[in-house]
Amino acid sequence: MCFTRPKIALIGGGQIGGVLAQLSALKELGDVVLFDIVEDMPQGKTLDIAEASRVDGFDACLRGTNDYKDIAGANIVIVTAGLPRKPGMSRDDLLTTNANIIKSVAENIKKYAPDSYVIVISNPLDAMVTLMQKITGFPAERVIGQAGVLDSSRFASFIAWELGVSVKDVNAMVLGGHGDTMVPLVRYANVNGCPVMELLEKKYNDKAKAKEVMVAMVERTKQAGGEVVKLLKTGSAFYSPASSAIQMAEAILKDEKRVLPVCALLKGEYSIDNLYVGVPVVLGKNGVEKIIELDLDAEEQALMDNSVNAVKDLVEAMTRLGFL
Ligand code: TXD
Repeated sequence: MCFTRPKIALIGGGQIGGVLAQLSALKELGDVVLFDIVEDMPQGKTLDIAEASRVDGFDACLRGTNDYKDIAGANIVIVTAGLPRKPGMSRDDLLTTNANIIKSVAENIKKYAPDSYVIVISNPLDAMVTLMQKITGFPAERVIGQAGVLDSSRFASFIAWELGVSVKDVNAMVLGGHGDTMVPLVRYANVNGCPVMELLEKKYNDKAKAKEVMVAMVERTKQAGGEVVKLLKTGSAFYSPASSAIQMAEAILKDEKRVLPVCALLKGEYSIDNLYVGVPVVLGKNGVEKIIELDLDAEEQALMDNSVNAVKDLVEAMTRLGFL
């Protein structure tokens, strides 16, 4: 019975890792292995989740472990290992510490789960995905990062709250790196096909005011991670990043061909060569099956270039530090 379903390995059993394990079970995506270096903690979390299986009504086996051998044969590996931000800390401050952790995680994924699809969540996201792909040597279609799904969900939530409409009808996308330079795409944002800017202009009957409200939502989206960090005092967002990565894992496991913004390796698309950046892709059983190139206007392209430069700086820092 156990470990006959698709196998989901979660590396890092902290805040996000715990929610990932619970969501995987609730959605019956497969059997779950939760790995952490802290002794007994992943065993305790998985036991706790598994003991709710009767109440929640799911069939899934969950195992906590401190031994990488247990991830053998995993179909999907989701990586949250690393340290989260503390108040006042930027994502980039985490670079050296988390790069060392990701290096060892990548070596073990390569060894024990060589056919897996890898979703990286650890920050600084764009840099950690780059390192994961380099060390595993897996094809780029199989190594992606989660940032855009969450950033887009935050943007969509703010739009829904502002307009008083169901968030289910809001389509909004955020491109670029997972940092302060991320690019919420205003022009493409819509409520079931109706452009958000048009709805804001109708609401306020004032173009300047509508613009001002949109600028505030864009800014809030860019700072949304920090807003949660500030409120939590210890640690960073964990429910929403976990939900976002589960949406990506589900798209791959169920071959859904979802169109989602993910951190993917660009090879000439958007005139960017050999760099991991957040763009819309088709996600299915082969991982990144297609990269969708949107036509950006001059202003959007300038914002994208700015974000790409920030990612390049991170990658250069990792090269300087000897990781790449
Ligand atoms: O959208 C996104 N991409 C993100 C990313 C949104 C929010 C937070 N994001 C980042 O995810 C955050 O900055 C962190 O780098 C990761 C994980 O966040 P989480 O909140 O889950 O952090 P925790 O609770 O500290 O959990 C990290 C776990 C913890 O249990 C450590 O013991 C473990 O990682 N850890 C390791 N596991 C395996 N192997 C090694 N070497 C290791 N080192 C620490």
